[in-house]
Amino acid sequence: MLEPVGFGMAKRNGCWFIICFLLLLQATGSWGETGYDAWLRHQSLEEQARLAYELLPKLVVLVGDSKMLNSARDELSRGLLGMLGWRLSLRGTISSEPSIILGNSRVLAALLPQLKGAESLAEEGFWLKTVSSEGATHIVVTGATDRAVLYGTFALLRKIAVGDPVDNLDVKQNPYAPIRFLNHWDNLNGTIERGYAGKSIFWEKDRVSDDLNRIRDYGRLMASVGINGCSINNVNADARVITPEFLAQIARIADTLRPWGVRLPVSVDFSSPRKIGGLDTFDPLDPRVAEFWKTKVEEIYHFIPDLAGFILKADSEGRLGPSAYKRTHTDAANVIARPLKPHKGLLFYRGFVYDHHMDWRDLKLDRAKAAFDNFRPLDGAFEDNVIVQIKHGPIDFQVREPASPLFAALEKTSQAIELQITQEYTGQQRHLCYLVPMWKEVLDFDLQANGPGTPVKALVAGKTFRRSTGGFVAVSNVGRDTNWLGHDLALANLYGFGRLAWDPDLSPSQIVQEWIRLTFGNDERVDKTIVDLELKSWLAYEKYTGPLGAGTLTDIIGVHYGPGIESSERNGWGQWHRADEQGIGMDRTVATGTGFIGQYSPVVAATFESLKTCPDELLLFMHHVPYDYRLHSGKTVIQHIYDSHYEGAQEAAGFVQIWMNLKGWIDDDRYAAILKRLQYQAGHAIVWRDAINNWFLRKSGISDERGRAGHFPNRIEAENMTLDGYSVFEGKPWETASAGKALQVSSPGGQGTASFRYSGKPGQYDLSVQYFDQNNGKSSLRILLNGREVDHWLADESLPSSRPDGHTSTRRTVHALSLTPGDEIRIEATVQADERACIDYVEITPTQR
Ligand code: GCV
Repeated sequence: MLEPVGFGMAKRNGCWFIICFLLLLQATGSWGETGYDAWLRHQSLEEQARLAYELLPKLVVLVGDSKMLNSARDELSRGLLGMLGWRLSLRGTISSEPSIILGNSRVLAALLPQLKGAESLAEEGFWLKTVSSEGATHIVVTGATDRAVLYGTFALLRKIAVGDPVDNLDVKQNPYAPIRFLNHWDNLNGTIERGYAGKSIFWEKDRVSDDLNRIRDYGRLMASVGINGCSINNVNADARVITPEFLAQIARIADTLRPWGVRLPVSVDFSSPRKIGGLDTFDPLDPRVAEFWKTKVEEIYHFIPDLAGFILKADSEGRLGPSAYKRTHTDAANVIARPLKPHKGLLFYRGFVYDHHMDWRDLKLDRAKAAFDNFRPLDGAFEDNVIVQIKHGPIDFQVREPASPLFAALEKTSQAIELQITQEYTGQQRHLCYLVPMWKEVLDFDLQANGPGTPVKALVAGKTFRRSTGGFVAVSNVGRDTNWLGHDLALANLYGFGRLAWDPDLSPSQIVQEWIRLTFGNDERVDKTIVDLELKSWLAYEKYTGPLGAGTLTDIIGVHYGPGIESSERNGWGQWHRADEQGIGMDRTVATGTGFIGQYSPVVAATFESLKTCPDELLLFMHHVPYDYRLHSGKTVIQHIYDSHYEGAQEAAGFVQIWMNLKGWIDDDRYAAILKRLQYQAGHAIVWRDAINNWFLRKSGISDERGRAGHFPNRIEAENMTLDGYSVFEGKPWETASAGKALQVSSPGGQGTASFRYSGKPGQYDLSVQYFDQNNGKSSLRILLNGREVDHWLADESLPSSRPDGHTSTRRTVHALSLTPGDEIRIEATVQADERACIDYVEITPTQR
């Protein structure tokens, strides 16, 4: 039987006071969770589920002594107390009493002969094993290292949380790759580049944050999914970060994360020898520079003996690099990697190197080629502790890109894939976009490096070319928002990255199902509903932002959020889609285009080169085609653009309905917070839909065969209303305002009124006001129907722009208004600071029953 969370147990026990209490909590809206515990809530299991674990030992034996083992023991105690209500007893020796034994296999194998076979485990692989000894049955959590024991402990807890049996355990798991790191683009002043959930948890006002608790809790989250490294400063690095003043502070973070098995790499500035080293050069071949890095590395390891290494962004987006001295990337990498070697330190050299001043008129130039062109010729020349860190696609985290051809081109160089959890181009956590399906497609893509069977995951993990190291990195950018990423449902990406890095053979639905159970509980209805939402979300986002591989059609020279179709053109950044009056797409073919496709192995290249075999979803990434070109689906490109934007926006609207089925089934606070984000997303999806469709309609001159694009029968443009205190302005870019125009209150600090008379049929309607909620003020708005207020609100969101544009356009809806012809609808606004309470239009649609 399906029942709202918490009610089943209460009823069965006849504990009516519990029911009353829960009802009271619900009625007062205080049945809530903050999201802070993320997937480590260790929520009390339902009575029935608890029974299944009744025979689990209530004694923990910790064999060994280390910070990581202590973390494992404490987490086990915390988890079983939370989920089963037990207080575990703790002991240091194995006895005839059943116990959960934690310890690494080097120590345990001598005590328990049943652990023969532990030698086959990788360094961080764990083994959960039920053993009998001296007449007692024990559960052993072991692995070659203490870190492995920690991972095994979390795996055991996860099993219990999702209701998996734990009797007769014999589960061995090795991580797929040794590198499973998060990167953070946090600046020392506490801001985060491309962070969408508040300020840095690591930094504040040019210092490491005084409060390390939040960092410790983050370490716990990372350990629970097997993340073993985490950088804490921006790859656009501040050179000061490796001065003694900062190193002493960073050492505090390293100490905080060490018990969770998480090591720090630090992002460094290549010009450090000049900026902080007192030299007049940073030429990698100058012996003084080599000496600088050697001394610096020694100094750093004095502060942080287990530092994971450095990350370097050089010769990219204005960062200084070896080109300043006509040196190569290997010169740059090796001068830093060499002194790291004796400390087992790694140098993560970012493959994201490209010229952002390219001549956009030259049809042969192509940013997508840059990584391969830069690094392929250097294969084999890097020190073996250099890892080239390669973004998953050849451009930059667009909503859809092919796998970077560089993965298959480095045979003698270790590599890591760089993914992005922070949703820079995929809705910035204001839109739901579960990215695991996208990552999975890339990881499974067979680049056929030396014949079939070389998927990206195997290449980056070093399996294909037998590299000693390699793996997975993701830019996380969590912030101080209580729930870490701003959108509670976005945490599936953080969780998903960790799980995928551990085991890339897991499916996106397996991962999200697991995450939902840990995050929201084991109710089937909740499970199905959220799985449905998450799995639809990436494709929906792609549909209303940038289908067919054109790239996210966003403001690429700005904040990368709302629509900005032309922003990518006529500049040197190279995110071109080349849409004009005739057609759209980058011709990257070998035959007539930039030749990018030729960077793939012959079989893969042949698939992309031919229009017959190129998949529709990457068509415009690979080819330039006329708008009336027919896709494999049979639709023309232009009709696909129109249809997909309507479909995508429709799906986003559907997300709200789907979510509303969960009212009362999860806690009120997270329910409401997620609902608010989904409602916002539905409105912003319409902004995207209309901006892109109107732009392509105007550009191509080809109408939508279904008559929707450019026709909005239920819309009353604000500029056509009766105005007082409001004046009309032109949208910039034009497609981000309906019909290219909108209203702003004429004077700063003033008031404005826009009104019109309803002229449709009598009935019940939803009335939406499309307005611009800028981040430079808090206007107040109200809607009056025949002089009676029906809604009021404050435009106080912090959307990423101080102008009325595609980033700030948003909507407010009043539901089920009874309207009759002649009714006066009036919007009144009072502005504050520089925001001008800009209004675009009103839309009146029949209320759906
Ligand atoms: C940290 C993109 C982002 C930049 C980022 C860069 C990178 O260009 O927009 O903010 O800089 O990638 O990955 O280095």
